[in-house]
Amino acid sequence: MSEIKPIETSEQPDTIVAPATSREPGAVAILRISGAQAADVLSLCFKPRGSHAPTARPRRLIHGVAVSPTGEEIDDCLAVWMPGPNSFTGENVAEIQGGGPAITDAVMSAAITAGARPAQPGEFTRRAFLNGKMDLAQAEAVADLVVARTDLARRLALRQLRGGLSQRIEGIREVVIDVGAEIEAALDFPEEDIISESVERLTARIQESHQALQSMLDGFSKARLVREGARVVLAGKPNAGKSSLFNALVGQERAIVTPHPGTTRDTIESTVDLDGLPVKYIDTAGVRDARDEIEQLGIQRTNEAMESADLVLHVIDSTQEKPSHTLPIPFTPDLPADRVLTVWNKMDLEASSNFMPKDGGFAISAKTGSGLASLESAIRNSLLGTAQAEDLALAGERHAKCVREATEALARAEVALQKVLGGELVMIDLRGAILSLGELLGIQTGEEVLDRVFSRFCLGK
Ligand SMILES: Nc1nc2c(ncn2[C@@H]2O[C@H](COP(=O)(O)OP(=O)(O)OP(=O)(O)O)[C@@H](O)[C@H]2O)c(=O)[nH]1
Ligand SMILES: [Mg+2]
Repeated sequence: MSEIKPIETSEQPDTIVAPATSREPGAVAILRISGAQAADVLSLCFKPRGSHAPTARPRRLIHGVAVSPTGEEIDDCLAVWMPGPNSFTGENVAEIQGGGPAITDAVMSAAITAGARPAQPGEFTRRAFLNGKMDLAQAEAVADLVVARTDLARRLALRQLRGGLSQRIEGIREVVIDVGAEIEAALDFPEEDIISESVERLTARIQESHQALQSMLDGFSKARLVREGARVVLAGKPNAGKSSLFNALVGQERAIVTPHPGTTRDTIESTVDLDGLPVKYIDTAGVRDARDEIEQLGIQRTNEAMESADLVLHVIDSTQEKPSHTLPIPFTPDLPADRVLTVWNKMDLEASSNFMPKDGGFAISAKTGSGLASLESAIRNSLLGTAQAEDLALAGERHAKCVREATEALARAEVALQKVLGGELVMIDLRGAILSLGELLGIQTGEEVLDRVFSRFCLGK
C-alpha cells in the first residue's frame, strides 16, 4: 500500500519520467523528470540531507536520499532542479542521479507513484520542440548526435543541432516568401503588370534558391554514407589476396588466409573509421566456376554483396595477370566503372619496377602494406569526393524529401515566371516550396510526422 497519493493531473501536459542513461550497471544512472508536477514528484521521492527543499537552489546538485513510496531509503543520490522555461524541455525538469539498474528502477517507480508517467522514446525532445526550444531539424540532430559513430558524424550532427541546416533552410525560405510577396502585391493591382525588369530580378532570386537547394541534394547520398556507413566489398578470383587485404584494412587477423584457392566460403564483415567515414569492409569468396556446392553458395553471396556495395575493390594477383589488360570481375554482373577500384596485389613479388596498372588501378602488397595508404585515401575519395561538411547538411530521407519537393516547385515557378504564365500559377509553386521548407523545420507539421520523427529516439531523450 502506498502512503503517497498520486498528484491530480491538470490541463497541462502530464509529467513524464525516464532513465536518461543505459540500463547497463554503471557508476551513475540518471533519471529525468519533466512537467508541471516535476517539483512535487521530486519532493516525494528525494529527501535532501540539508535543510533546504530540493527545489530551493535551481541548477545546483544537492545531496540526499531517494525514497520509496513507503518512505524506505533506496540509496544516496544527487538531485538537480531546473525550473522551466530555461530547461531542456522548457518545462520544469528534475534529475536524480543514482547508481545501477535496480536503484534506477526503484526511483522510477517512486516517481510514477508520485504522479509521473513513463515517457515515450524521444518525448523530452518532442516537448523541447513543442515549447519552441528548437525546430524539428535541430530536434532530429539530438538523436543523430547520440548515435554518431565517427567524429565526422558527430560534427555534422552538432552543426545541425546548432542550427546550421535550419539557418540555411530558413534563409532560402525567407527569399521565397519575399519573392512571393512581391508577386502577390502585383496580383493585387492587375492593371500594373509585373514589368520585365522585375521578372528578371525575381527569376534570378528563385534560381539562386533553387541552386542552393540542389547542391544540398547533391550531397545527400554522401551525407547518408557518413551517417550510416559505406559498404566496401573485396572481390576477385580465388587466391588473389582478398582476405589478406581485408585483414590489412581492418587492422586485425579476422579472415583465414591460406595458399589454397577457395579458402573463404562465406562473407566476413568488419567496420573501421576511415578518417570520419564509417566503412564496413566485406571479404568474400573468390569467384570462379566452382563445382563444390558450398563454394557455389559462397559465390552467390559474393554477388549479392556486390549488388548492395557502395564500392567494390577488385583484387587481382599481379603475378597471374597482365597489367595491360582491363579485367572485369569474373563470373559477376557488370558494375558501373565508378563503383569499382582495381587493386593489383602481391607487388612484393613483382620483379619489374615499371609495373604500370591500367586505368588508374592501385599497385599494393597486402603482405608488406605498401600502397595501402594511397588505396585507403582513394577509397574515401571515391565514396565522399571532395564534399565539405556544409555539402553534407541533409541528414535523412525526411530532409531530402522536403528539399526535393521545394526544388521541384521552384523549378516550376521559374518556368512559369519566364513564360509569364500569370502570377497565380507562379504563386502556387512558390507556396508549395515555402510549405516544403517549413515542413523540414517543423512549421505546421502534423502529429503523424512528429510521431515518426520521435519514434526513432532512445528512451530518456
Ligand atoms: N607475397 C605475397 N603473398 C600474398 C599477398 N597477399 C596474399 N598473399 C598470399 O596469397 C595466398 C592467398 O591469400 P588470401 O588472402 O587467402 O587470398 P583470397 O583472395 O582471400 O583467397 P580465397 O579466399 O581463396 O578466395 C596466401 O598464401 C597469402 O599469404 C601479398 O601481397 N604478397
Ligand atoms: Mg579469402
